Amino acid sequence: MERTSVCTRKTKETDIAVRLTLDGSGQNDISTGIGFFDHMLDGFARHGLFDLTVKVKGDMHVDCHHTVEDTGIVLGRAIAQAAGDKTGIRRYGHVILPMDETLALCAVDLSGRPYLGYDALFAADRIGGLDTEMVREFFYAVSYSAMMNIHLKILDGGNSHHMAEAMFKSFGKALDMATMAEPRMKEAWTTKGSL
Ligand SMILES: [Mn+2]
Repeated sequence: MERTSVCTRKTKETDIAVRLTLDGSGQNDISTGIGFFDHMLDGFARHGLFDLTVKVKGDMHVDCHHTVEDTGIVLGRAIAQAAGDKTGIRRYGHVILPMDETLALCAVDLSGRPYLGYDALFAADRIGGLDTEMVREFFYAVSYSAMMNIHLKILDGGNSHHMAEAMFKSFGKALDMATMAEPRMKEAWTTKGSL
């Protein structure tokens, strides 16, 4: 069974459509109106081996805030929907991902409870059209919208482009691990009955 979800969301600020296939090959078609953010989502999809379409029309005449935050909300929903009842998957995923001088840690748990642990200090305020403070807002939105636990830390950093890119790629790899099938597990990983 292909684990695919389609999610749309339209407000006065943004109009967003996301299609996510967890068991993909990294193929993606992304246009958010922010070139650097497209580059980040491409890294997420490619390194998570997710097929991903993201189409965003956002109020970029204001700034990048609504566009990035709302994309996180819709991507989070798409993750939750595609993961379904989470039976027979690994649930946890983690990676320590190097990118030149940068070293990023990402650990995730598809726990059904939102949490973001975030530790990254960017030297630059902005990378292309993306305000660096929006990296945190994006992952925060994904965490509550997907109802998942995300820990992201820059263990060693330098170049802001590398730092952001390592975080998005590491999130892709950790989420890929968490959503992989664990055939030995016939039910959900919890004594509570469901996640
Ligand atoms: Mn790059």
